[in-house]
Amino acid sequence: MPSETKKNTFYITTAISYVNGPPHLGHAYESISTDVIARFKRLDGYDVMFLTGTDEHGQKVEKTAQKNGVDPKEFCDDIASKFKAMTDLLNISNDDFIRTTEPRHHDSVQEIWRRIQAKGDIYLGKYAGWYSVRDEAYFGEDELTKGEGDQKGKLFAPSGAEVEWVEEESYFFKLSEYGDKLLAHYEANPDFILPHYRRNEVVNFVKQGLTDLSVSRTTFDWGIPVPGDDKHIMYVWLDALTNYITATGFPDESSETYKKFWPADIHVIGKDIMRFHTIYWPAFLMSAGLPLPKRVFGHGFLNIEGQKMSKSLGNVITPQAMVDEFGLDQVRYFLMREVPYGNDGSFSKESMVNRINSDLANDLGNLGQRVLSMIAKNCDGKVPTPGALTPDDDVLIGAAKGALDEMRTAMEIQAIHRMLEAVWKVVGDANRYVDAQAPWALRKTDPDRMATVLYVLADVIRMLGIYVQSTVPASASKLLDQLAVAQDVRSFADIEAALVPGTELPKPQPVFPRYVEEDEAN
Ligand code: ME8
Repeated sequence: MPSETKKNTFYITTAISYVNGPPHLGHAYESISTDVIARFKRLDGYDVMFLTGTDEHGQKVEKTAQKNGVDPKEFCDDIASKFKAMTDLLNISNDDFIRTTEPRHHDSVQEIWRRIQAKGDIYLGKYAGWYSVRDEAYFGEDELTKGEGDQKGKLFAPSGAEVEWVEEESYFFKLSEYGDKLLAHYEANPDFILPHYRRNEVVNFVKQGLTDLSVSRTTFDWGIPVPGDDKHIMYVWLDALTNYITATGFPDESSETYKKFWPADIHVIGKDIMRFHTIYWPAFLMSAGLPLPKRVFGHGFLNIEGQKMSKSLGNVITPQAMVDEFGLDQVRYFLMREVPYGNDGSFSKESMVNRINSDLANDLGNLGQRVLSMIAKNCDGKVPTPGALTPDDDVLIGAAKGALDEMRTAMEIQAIHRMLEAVWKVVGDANRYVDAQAPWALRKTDPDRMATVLYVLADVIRMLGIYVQSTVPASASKLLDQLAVAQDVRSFADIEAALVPGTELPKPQPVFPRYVEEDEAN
């Protein structure tokens, strides 16, 4: 049974990115969405550990470094620093950044290997089959397609990457013995794989029967050697997957972080690497006698205006370029709101501008701006003193408080888009309330009622500011600063608190600017 303290902890990870190229929008999407989930849990009172990092070993990285004429470590250092810079650029709140070339990881991977070996699940054999360096994965003949035209004679993996024939001595992991155990695990834990439509693919694959997995290679050097036989380099996925447990302090199982955070609550990954996380990883852990992560969430892929991002199409957008053009919180909000989390999504400038100008600038931004300027002008720049509340006031306040339950329910299954829909429903309610109550007209006729209306609105904006912190943290913070909400009363538990009448407010500033085309602006 998890202890009381364990119940309030939450350990979340992103995939670790290959360092064969700089970060792209897909990486940014994964980091932002994981960050939103992590921030949401912190706001909800959890002790969160959020891990991200880089996957630096393997043939793919070794080959790219060679192509660039640099030593692999030097190459990794350079690209890893770009991934770290991306976390800063995107205001990602990760608690740790792991690189698989770090000594802590080396020890952890070797220990996992020893445990799997001690269990009798590793044997020496000979591998003869197809391997895709780009996927760092083995494929059966029946999974491949033949090239046509000038690609004739070549064979391709389902991802489109070319495969090569590999024949060499290799250690094998007895994956074939884990099929039934995995199926039993999926059955007993129906939310182990989310969204559910991705779960079915995995279940069907396992039901077809698993073959033993080659877990070492002898034809390249860039990786972690097999303990006791360093002619063999461990399969990069065994190495990479282990990062999640390394960061908790493993193999030191008495360490505080290990006890507190392992097993992970959720691994957030893209749909292309489900098999590794929902079959190989749990099988390795079962073999090593270690607890399994509670959930693997497979998000969709982002494309650009309906087309796959690719260098050859020249439509690759860097996270930096996107932030420079639209603003960070705008990009974060757009990606989280526009794409139902789990599905594939498309970026288009038109839909981005639409979200920025309607949801952020008009709906939430204007609400804040209107209310705060009325308070500045008519209430002496102080939080107004409310009189008795009317049923309309109670309805709005009730809707604002009640949204939290809906948000939590959505986030239980990582439906980030639904969490935001619940917030924007309140934004809509608040805007309708302003129009219906018309506080500007009450100024002369009933100033006490005006004060009550503005108080109710300011307090609802406070709640909205608290709610949107996970998604647009810097803007939310600006909004809460304008309501003089202290730093230590910005969590979900503080929703029940209320603004203190008479509190002096700073001069209102717009928080969500409209997106204006450059030629319009000049
Ligand atoms: O797969 N849209 O690394 P990676 C959304 N090192 N997500 C995308 C994407 C896109 N267009 N392209 C990639 C690896 N991703 C391994 C992981 S974990 C132990 C090892 C996602 O750099 C992808 O699905 O190719 C993955 O979750 C992450 O970005 C890193 O991809």
